[in-house]
Amino acid sequence: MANKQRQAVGFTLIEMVMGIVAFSVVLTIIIGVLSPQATRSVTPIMNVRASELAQSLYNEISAKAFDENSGRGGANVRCNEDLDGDMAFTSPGEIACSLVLGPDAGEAGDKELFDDVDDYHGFSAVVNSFNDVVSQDGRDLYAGFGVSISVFYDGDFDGDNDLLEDPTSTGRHKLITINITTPLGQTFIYSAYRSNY
Ligand SMILES: [Ca+2]
Ligand SMILES: [Ca+2]
Ligand SMILES: [Ca+2]
Ligand SMILES: [Ca+2]
Repeated sequence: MANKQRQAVGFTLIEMVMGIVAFSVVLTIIIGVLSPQATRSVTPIMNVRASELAQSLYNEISAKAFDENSGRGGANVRCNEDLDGDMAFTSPGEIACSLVLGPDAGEAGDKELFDDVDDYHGFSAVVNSFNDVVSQDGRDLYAGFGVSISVFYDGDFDGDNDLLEDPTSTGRHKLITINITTPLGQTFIYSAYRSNY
């Protein structure tokens, strides 16, 4: 029987280099295919959470008084309530709705002090920088989400700020618009009216 010389098993250096190159190419292709899918699979989750956040903010805002002056003319009297029918809001027990939107005296910078819906006008934040809406049990539920809010009189329901058209126009309805930007950069706009009830 011929005494065969035992052949060396294993890879040469060139084979190893070629293998590494081939593996790198395949890995690049796989990542290229999977990455967009991963982003697409996250997008619906972000959309749902944006919607939840907007709903949470709307619930918070709409629970406030219609206006800073609501209830100030007397018990349970709405602002712009013309009790005596003289087309003015200056008689005893009457008070006009405020002409200035935004936080009122002593309220600016502290959302906890907001007590009427237009106090949120001009509010913006990266969500995890304010507490009650965002954190639950110490966790940031909406880290990286951005919020900006506008609230103004829109008695004619045209989506435009009535006070910009007429600086004395205080209608019965305020349009609340909540813009939510997800960590992926998508912006969603939610809007709803709050009436003077
Ligand atoms: Ca009156
Ligand atoms: Ca206020
Ligand atoms: Ca206000
Ligand atoms: Ca309008």
